[in-house]
Amino acid sequence: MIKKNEFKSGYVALLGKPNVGKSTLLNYFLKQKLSIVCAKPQTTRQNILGIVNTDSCQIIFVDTPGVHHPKDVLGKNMLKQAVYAGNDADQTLVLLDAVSGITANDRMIFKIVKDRQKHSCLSWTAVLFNKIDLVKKNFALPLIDICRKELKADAYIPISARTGCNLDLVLENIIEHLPAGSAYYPLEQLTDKNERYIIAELIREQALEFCLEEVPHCVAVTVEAYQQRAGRKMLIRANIFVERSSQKMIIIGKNGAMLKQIGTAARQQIEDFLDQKIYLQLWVKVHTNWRKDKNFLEKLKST
Ligand SMILES: Nc1nc2c(ncn2[C@@H]2O[C@H](COP(=O)(O)OP(=O)(O)OP(=O)(O)O)[C@@H](O)[C@H]2O)c(=O)[nH]1
Ligand SMILES: [Mg+2]
Repeated sequence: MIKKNEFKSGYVALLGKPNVGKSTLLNYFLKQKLSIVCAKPQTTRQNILGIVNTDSCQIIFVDTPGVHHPKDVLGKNMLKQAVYAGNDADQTLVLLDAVSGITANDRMIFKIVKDRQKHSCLSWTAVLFNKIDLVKKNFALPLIDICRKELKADAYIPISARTGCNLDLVLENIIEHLPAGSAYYPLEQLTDKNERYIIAELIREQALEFCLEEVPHCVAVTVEAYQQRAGRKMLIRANIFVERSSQKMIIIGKNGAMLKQIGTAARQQIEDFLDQKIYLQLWVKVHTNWRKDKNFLEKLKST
């Protein structure tokens, strides 16, 4: 029993298929861009924490990679992380796409949640039907009925992570069901990732944004230099890795035009994030089959 005025804290995992809007939702709750967002699927590759503090609670949202059948080591790592987040959380938000309805990838998530419900202590679970701004009013209602039969949850709420529709209600529910406990993180901490990681992600986001369909999954970014310089702009030097030289040519573009566009957009994003002017140098490199290279994947985690 939680006493009145007792502080609450807990982990809330965001689970959903690729592209359903998990990172958009995280950014909405944080009131700032932390996790990268893209219209192309499989954008998020590692779990990332977003920490929200109020006078009475600390909510630690865990944004996870989209759940899908993995094709390589990278994909397997992504799936493991989503399962791990789901197993460890105090609460689970399962995101479904109100436009596409329930798909095979969604059923993989239902299985993760049901396994947890079978094997361990109860965690509060809500199913959120996202992107309702794209469907007619009440369109989500039949979907909710179908979903109820497939996954037992404590709440079923239609939302829009883009417009904020019903997100106050979601937050109220989360806070109501958080366990009692002191804060896990200092109040000024926003995330578990360091600035280098976020900067690499912001560069990757722009590479995904500007490149054609086949390139995004082959892009990885590492920050090699990150240096404050007296009297000059901060220097950031990063490598953009691709798997083949044909992809390198796409990223660089004719006379370097594509790389310039990526660099300009990424610089603006990084300057907003760091709140200071920077000098950004980007290099494009080929690392054949990096998605199968365990050592390289480890390096990406700690970039
Ligand atoms: N119209 C609409 N678009 C949305 C909404 N939420 C997210 N999107 C868009 O959906 C796309 C995917 O959003 P993300 O937040 O990157 O999705 P994700 O679930 O994190 O995707 P992965 O990281 O690939 O698993 C982006 O283009 C978002 O702008 C929404 O409520 N309405
Ligand atoms: Mg994401």
